[in-house]
Amino acid sequence: MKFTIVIPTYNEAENLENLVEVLLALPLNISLLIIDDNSPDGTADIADLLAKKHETKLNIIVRPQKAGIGSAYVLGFRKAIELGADVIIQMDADFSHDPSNLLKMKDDLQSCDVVSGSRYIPGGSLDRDWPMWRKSLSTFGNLYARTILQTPVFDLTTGFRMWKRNTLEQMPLERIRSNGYSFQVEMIYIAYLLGFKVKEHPIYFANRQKGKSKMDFKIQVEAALRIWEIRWRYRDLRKKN
Ligand SMILES: Nc1nc2c(ncn2[C@@H]2O[C@H](COP(=O)(O)OP(=O)(O)O)[C@@H](O)[C@H]2O)c(=O)[nH]1
Ligand SMILES: [Mg+2]
Repeated sequence: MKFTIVIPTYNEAENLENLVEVLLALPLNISLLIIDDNSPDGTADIADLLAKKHETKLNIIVRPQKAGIGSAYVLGFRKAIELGADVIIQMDADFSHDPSNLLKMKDDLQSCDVVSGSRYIPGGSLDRDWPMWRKSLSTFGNLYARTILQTPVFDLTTGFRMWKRNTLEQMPLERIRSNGYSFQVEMIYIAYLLGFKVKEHPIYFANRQKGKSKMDFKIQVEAALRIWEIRWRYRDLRKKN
C-alpha cells in the first residue's frame, strides 16, 4: 500500500529537512510530494537536496508565486493520484501535526473513506501555547462553519487528513474555489454531502516551534464569506443528501 503525503510549503526551510526524515522513517511505504510556492527562504533548494538523497521517495512541485493552500492541495492531490498513491495524506510542514499519528489514522481508514484529525472531539486538544486569538478564531470558526453548513464534523478546518484514493478520485476537485484555509472546510463538506464516511481521529495540535504562520486577515475574511458561498454553491449536492 503506497501512502503519499502532500505537503504545501511556504517559508518552511527550518522545518522541512527534519519533517522529511521523520516521515520517511515511519514504518509505512511513504512517498512525499512537496508543493512549494517559490519560498523566498529557499525551502525548494532544501527539498531538492533531500530529493537527491531520497530519490524516488520525494517529489517537488514549485509554483512561481504564493497562490494559497487550496490550489496547492488540488494540484498535489491530482499529482498524487497520477503517481499511483493508494492513500493520500495532507499535513502541515511545521510539526503542528504529529507524524506518529499517521500510524493510528491508517488503522481508522479501514472503516471509513476519510480520516480527519480532530482537535475538537474527546481526546483531541490544542497546544496551550497557541496564541489566544488563534484558539478563539479556530473555535469560533468551527462553530460558525458547522452551524451554517449543518455538518456532523467537529473540526472542519483541520489540515491533517488521510484520504482513500478511491474517495479522492470521486471528489469534484475542479469545483473547489477556496484559496486559503476554507479549502479544508470545502473539501470535508463535499465529502459529507457525497455520502462518504468521515471519521474524526483525536489529535493534539502543537504550536509551531520554527518559522512563522501564514494566517492573515485576508484568509480570515475569505473563510468567513466562503462558508456562505459554499453552502449556496453545493446546494445541488445538499438536495440529494
Ligand atoms: N504552497 C503553499 N503553502 C502554504 C501557503 N500558505 C500556507 N502554506 C503551508 O500550509 C501549512 C499551514 O500553514 P501555517 O502557516 O502553518 O498555518 P497555521 O498553522 O494555521 O498558522 C504550512 O505547511 C505552510 O507552509 C501557500 O500559499 N502556498
Ligand atoms: Mg501551522
